[in-house]
Parts: sequence; C-alpha cells; structure tokens
Amino acid sequence: MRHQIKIILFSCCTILFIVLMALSCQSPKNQTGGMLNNNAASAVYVAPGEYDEFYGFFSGGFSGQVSVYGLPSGRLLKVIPVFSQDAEKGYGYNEETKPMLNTTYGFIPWDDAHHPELSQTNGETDGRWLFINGNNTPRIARIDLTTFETAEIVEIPNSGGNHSSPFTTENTEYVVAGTRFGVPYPQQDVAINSYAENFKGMLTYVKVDGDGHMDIAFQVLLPAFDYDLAHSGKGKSHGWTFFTSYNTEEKYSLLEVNASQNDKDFIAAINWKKAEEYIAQGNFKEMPADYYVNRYDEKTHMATSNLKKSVKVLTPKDCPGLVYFLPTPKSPHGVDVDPTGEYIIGNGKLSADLTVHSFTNMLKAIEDEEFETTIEGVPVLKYDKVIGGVVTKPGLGPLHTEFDNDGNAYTTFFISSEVVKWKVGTWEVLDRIPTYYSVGHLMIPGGDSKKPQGKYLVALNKITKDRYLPTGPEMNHSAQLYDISGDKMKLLLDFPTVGEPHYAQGISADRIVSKSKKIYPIEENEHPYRALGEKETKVVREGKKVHIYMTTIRSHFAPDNIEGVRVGDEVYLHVTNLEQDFDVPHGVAVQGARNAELLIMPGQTETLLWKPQKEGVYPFYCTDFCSALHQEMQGYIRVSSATSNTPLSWSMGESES
Ligand code: RUQ
Ligand code: CUA
Repeated sequence: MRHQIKIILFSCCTILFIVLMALSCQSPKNQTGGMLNNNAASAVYVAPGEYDEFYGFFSGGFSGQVSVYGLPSGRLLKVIPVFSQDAEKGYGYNEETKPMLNTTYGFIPWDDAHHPELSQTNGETDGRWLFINGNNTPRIARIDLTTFETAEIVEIPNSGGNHSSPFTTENTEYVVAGTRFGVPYPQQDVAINSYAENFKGMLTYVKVDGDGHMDIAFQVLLPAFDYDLAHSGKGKSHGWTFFTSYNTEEKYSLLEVNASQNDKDFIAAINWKKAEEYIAQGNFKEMPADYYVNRYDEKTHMATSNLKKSVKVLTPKDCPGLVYFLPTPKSPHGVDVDPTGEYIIGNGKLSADLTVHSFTNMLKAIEDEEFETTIEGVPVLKYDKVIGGVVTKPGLGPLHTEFDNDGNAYTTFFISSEVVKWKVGTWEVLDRIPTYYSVGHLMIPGGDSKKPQGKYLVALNKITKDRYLPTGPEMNHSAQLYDISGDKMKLLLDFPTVGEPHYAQGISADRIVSKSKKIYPIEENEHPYRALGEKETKVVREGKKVHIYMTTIRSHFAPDNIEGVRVGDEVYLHVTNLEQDFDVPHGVAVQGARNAELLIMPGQTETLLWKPQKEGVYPFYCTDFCSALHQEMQGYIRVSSATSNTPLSWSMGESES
C-alpha cells in the first residue's frame, strides 16, 4: 500500500516536473541576457556574514504584520508587529504599546495589512518610513526604519475596508486611504436596500509632517463605489492621485455577478493641490467623526492614544475641478503610474486588454470639457479623449503593474498566472514568464517610484500548492524572485512568506543601513517608571497596585527577590534594560501571567502587567539567551493571601547563609 502511494506520488511529481520544466524553459535560446542568466544559485547566494543588496518589506495580510526579507537571498530578517499583538516582542501585550491598538471600537489586536509603502522624497524611496494599511478596522500605520518598529497608527473614520491605501505622494506630503466598501454616511442604522440613498464612498488624505506624524487633512465625499487601489501622480502628474473603483453599479448583494455588469468602471482622479486650495479658502464642512491617533514616543518608550472628533469634508458639487472620473474597462484592480508620471495604467481584471490613460490627454479633456456625463457633481471624461494606449490581449486577469528604469512595465495576470513585460509607449509585449501560482501583486525595488532600482522582480503568489514540502492543508504563500536585468526575465528563487504578502516594497540596503539604530541611549530614557541604575530599583505599593522598578544587565535582575505581593494585586514589572551594547536585549516572563513576555532593547523600559491568582512563590526569568549565565538570570516573587501582612520587601544578592 505504502509502496503504491510512493509510486503515485513519484509519478505525479515527475509529470509535474516535466510540465513545470516545459513552462519555465520556454525557448531557452531566446534568453539573451541578464548578468545573472546562467547561474540562478550563485545569483541569489549571499555568503555567510555578507549582506543582501536590498531590503524587501512584505505585508503579512491577515497576520497583521510586516516581514522583512533580504534580497536576493530571500532570508527572513525580521517580523515587525504592526496591527497584531506579537508574543515574540511583547508588542500589544506590554503596557507601553497597548495604546497603539486603540480604536473607536476599543482595543483591536488584529488587522488585515495589505500594502506596505515606503516614504519618498522627490519621487524616490528615501528609507525613512514604511507605511501600511489596516484593511478591516480602517487604519494606517507608520514604521520607523531607524528602529524597525511601529511608531504611529491613525484610524480612518467614515470608511469600511481601507484597501486603496496607504500610497504616498512624491514627497510624502500625504498617504491616502479609500473605502473599499460603500457604507452609510454618516454611519447609522438604515436598511441595506437603501444603499442608493444612504451609502457613500469616502477618500481620505492623511498629512505626514517632517517628523512622520500623521493626521487626517481632509476627506472627499464620493458615490458609494468600491475604491480598490490607488497611486499618486509623479513628475508632471504630481498633485494628483488616482483611485480605481469597481461596483460602480452600486450593488450590495451577489457582487460577483451584480458588480460585473458595467462595461467600464472608473478611475477617480483627485487633484489634491486643488483640495488644499479649497481647504485654505474654508470651502469644506467640518463634520463630526471620531478617530484615534496613536503615537509611540522613543524617549518615554510609551505610546499615547488621542481621540479626535471631526474631519474636514470636501464635496465635489461645491468644489469644481477637484475630482474627475476616467472610464476604465472593466472592474479595474490596481492603478499604476509610470515613472514619468504620464501614463496611468488601469488593470481591468475582467478586461481582455490593458488600458493606459494619458495624463496629458486627461488635462486636455478637462480643459475642453469633454464630459460624457456628471455623477454627483463629478464630471465623467470621455474614454476616447483620455486613453493613451492599449496593450492588446497581454494575458488573463491583470492585477498590478510595476516599472523598471528602462521604460518597461511588468504586469501580473492572476488567471493566466504569469508576469508580462511590455514597452511603455509602444505597448508591445516583450516577454512573459509563468508564476507558481496565481500571482497577485509584484514588486520591483522602487518600481512604483520615479526612479525604479530594478534588477529584481518579486512575484507575490496566492497559491503555493506543490512548491515546497507539504505542511498539511495550509501552505505558506510563495514569493518568487526573478532577474529582470536582461531582455528576458529569469526565475531565480522561491521562498515562503509570512501570512499573505499582498504587496511588498523593496529598497537598496544603503538607504537604510547607515541610519539603523543600535541602542536607545540610556541617558535619554524618559519613561516615568525607569530605573537608570540598580540604585534606583524599588518596589512601591499604591493601594492594590504594586510598581516594581526593575533593571536587567548580564546576568541578573535587580531586585530578584520580592515579597509582600498579595493575591488580587495588579503587579507592574517596569523593566529597564541597562545594557548599552548592540543586540543585547533581555526578556522577562513570570509564571501565570496572562499576556506574554517582554523583550527589552538596550536602554529601553517596558512594563508587564501581572495579576497573581494564587498564593505561592513564583519564578520569573529572562526569555532571551543573553549570556553564558542566561539560565541563571532568574528571580522569585512571593505572593501572599489578599489579607496577609507580609511586609513589602525587595533585594538582590543578599547573603544567603
Ligand atoms: S490586493 S492582489 Cu493589493 Cu489587497 Cu491586489
Ligand atoms: Cu538576560 Cu537572558
């Protein structure tokens, strides 16, 4: 029996192998170039101790996190917790970072994170920050790339499903957000079949200041279409943002049929410079809208959470010139702007061709008032007046396009499971290569900026199937790395990802490495419960709250013996890591704590809340193997009955004889 299974497996694999070989080795004689052409293994090999050339930031999708890979090796460097609690780092479990996950719905320790987006200066990735959207409970987060930690999260009100987000403008003036689902505006208890009267679609501009601090600048009130993706203009189209929409039918049930009726949906073009003028003129309505801005402070090592109460809303009827609709076949998903800023690619999922609008034509059509009609105050431009080109029958099910620095575009096709390379301007297809399988987004370092860094392309696939050893019914998603330095694309590497990597961003390592922080200077620590040396350690009781000011240094805690804690107390372990050496964190965990451990970086203070349940003596210990005597890095907390009068005491290294 077992023998038979083996044979079946063997023959399946053999057939598959032949098929895959046939698919991936299409006319090898045509492979004209690529410095990496002949040896895929050495092209991705980064010798032990050497660094990768690029960072790749991959969204975790439903894991709510970002994972950081080195490219070309595909080595996982780090997982950065963003919207989800992370037991590994204590993020969202310690008292300092809990406020990061505050929303108007309460504490939400999860989200669905789709699109990482690097900050830009003059349209080039600058390595300062990485933004990412939370899709489910609409939010945008900013990660500081000096620390690789989540520094800020802003909630997006009047929105349902923040999918077309957080794409940036060319100097990171704004990151944008657009509602994927039409929702009642204002949110209220109405019949779902009152969609036509009560539902709206809100697009949001979040201002980013020089320190990276975010807040909502304004919102634009539009019809209740589903706004799917976005990209801002660059170069000549700087000042505009383009949002795709589907469900321009405005249906609310069985969308797979009902939202696929219209021949064309729209790309909404927003003139955000015009919006700024209207705001400056006071031509907006200040509308009540609750949302949180959560910020982590690197000096206090704590996050604070601020409730905001209103937003400025612009309505197209009152703001001529603010929004135009560009008809685009058919249910477009991604919208991508080429490096020159002239071409706007609408990736119509259900369209046989790829539609490319011309920015120049768009401006001309606006000037000549070439309008088909007007919807809720938004002029619909004539399709044949804005079209700049068509890539004819390139593949099935286009989703996303990125660019290299040589005037080429690369589009993913989900249904035909391939990446197709084509020429911007002539629209001819130059090359195609299969993906394994069903590719969604793709990423070229800098591939959505003014200056793509090129060299590699990463396909982010939705289905993995037989690419790795099976791991039960669930297989991690696959990413595939291609060499795009030659005329023909070449597959170099497969590697698994964390969660669902909807999208990724890549950047050459030199734009980040020199700014990377190694420690937090202890003298700058302004945490209210810090202990800047063992002399400052103490235990303080305030009613039922017990504050333990604790320090760590290789290889002990101070204090490490604590008595006088009672059942029913709230015990706060405020732990300061006194180390000032790169890569020497300490951890702390205590038996029976209902959250996680802490992982405290050199110079940082973090707090674990522990509510002892039962009398006894409970060990705590360091969770991160920090020195030869790491196993000795431990201590005890004695817990007495709720009514006991064991005096509060603490010590470390008292003579035990
Ligand atoms: S998605 S596969 Cu960006 Cu969430 Cu397109
Ligand atoms: Cu400190 Cu292990």
